[in-house]
Amino acid sequence: MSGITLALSKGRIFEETLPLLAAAGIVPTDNPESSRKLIIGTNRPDVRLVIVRATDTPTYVQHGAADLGIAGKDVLLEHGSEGLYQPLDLNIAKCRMSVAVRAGFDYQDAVRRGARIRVATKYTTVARDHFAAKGVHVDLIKLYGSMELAPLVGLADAIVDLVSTGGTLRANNLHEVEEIMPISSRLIVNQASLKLKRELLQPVIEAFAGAIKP
Ligand code: PRT
Ligand code: MG
Repeated sequence: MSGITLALSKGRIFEETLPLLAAAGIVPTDNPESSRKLIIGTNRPDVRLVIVRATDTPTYVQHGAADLGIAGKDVLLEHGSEGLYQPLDLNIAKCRMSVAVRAGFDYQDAVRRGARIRVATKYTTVARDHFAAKGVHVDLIKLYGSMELAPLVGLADAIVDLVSTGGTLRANNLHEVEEIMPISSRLIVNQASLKLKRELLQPVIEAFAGAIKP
């Protein structure tokens, strides 16, 4: 494609990207929440959006199926960022990666005793690095969603998951015991596209940079 293709996921990333797109003079012609289209046009004939699963965004950009994309730091850390240029922290879709345990599980005591902790998570890379750096022994259990359930049914002692309002943890009687890192979404750009389509991409990157809210 001679124009540029931007990969986005539905939901919070799409919503929070709209003002950044507007700053670059880009207005989508459909809303992915109501439309079933996976390729969405914009007011600019040379710019289109592709709607992908959040965890798939780096894959599309890495392979050049999209020239650029917006992905959570959580997704980038798990996926790896080989072949991806990451020029901007967009400061959107903010949350934190945390450790949470069921009520009654004494996390600090388990850590102090050097006990083995069973941790359920979708974020095995982040979790492995975090507990290794602390010298905590963990058995990681890979899940693909609804991590909050695992401690409630005895699958795990703890979870590593994203927390934003804390409402999901509260509703499931879980307690946040440690923040691992703050999370926000990043602009990612295919490195070959950056060279070959610089005249198209550079103004978009600059407009996004100028529209980032602190
Ligand atoms: O939903 P789907 O399975 O398709 O994919 P996804 O969950 O990866 O995508 P999506 O669109 O839900 O999230 C996209 C990105 O938004 C993530 O990669 C994060 O970088 C970012 N983000 C910001 C969040 C949250 N906040 C968030 N709160 N992603 C997920 N959550 C979930 C969290 O996992 C937990 O289940 O919301 C729940 C906690 O929210 P609170 O408000 O109850 O604390
Ligand atoms: Mg989700």
